[in-house]
Amino acid sequence: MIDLYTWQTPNGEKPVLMLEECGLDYRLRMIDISAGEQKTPDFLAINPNGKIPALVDDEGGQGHTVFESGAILVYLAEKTGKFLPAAGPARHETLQWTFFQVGGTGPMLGQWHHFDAAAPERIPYAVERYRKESLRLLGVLDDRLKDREWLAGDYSIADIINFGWVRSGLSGLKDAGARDLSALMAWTERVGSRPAVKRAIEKLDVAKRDKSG
Ligand SMILES: N[C@@H](CCC(=O)N[C@@H](CS)C(=O)NCC(=O)O)C(=O)O
Repeated sequence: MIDLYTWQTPNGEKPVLMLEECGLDYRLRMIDISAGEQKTPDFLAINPNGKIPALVDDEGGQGHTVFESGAILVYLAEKTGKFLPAAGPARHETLQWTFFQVGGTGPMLGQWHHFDAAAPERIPYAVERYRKESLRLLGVLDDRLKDREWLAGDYSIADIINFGWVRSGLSGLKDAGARDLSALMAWTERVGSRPAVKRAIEKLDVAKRDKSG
């Protein structure tokens, strides 16, 4: 059985999408990051970086631990043989659009959101810097999707990992001086209409409500 330690955030949702897409059995272990549960000794023993998501796979009684959302998706893809080609150029193409998310849209949109909505003091330079870079990255994805259905070959971990941050970025930034992002918006609807994606979002929502009482 797989235990997924997570919360209802764009990073926390990625492995839930993947687990649902793969049809694996798993338990959601909700870690309330607003209450600091990601910094408890029990959780730090799973992820020393003190962030969700993290996964423990008990198959074979080994208690194998993986943290970092990109590593979790690669682990699940290799475990199931799904959503990531096994070798060659198609694998590298999938991985490059996967890591584009981990090092690009995730941190940049995260910083934009922080400086725009959460920072104790408004720093226009910081808001503008992360707004511009986030929009540029969304534009790169939009260009990529103009003539294809999915980011890399067939539907893959590249689409699964990019979905949450793009959805959150489009809702926050599409009126903030964005260029036309219609190819990206259409892709978001394609991913969002998949039954596994709908199930994942719903399960996370219910689990958060249960945990928050
Ligand atoms: N690079 C990490 C980022 C994980 C991350 O930033 N998680 C956030 C929630 S979206 C978190 O746990 N924040 C709580 C904290 O930093 O204390 C990944 O992709 O897994």
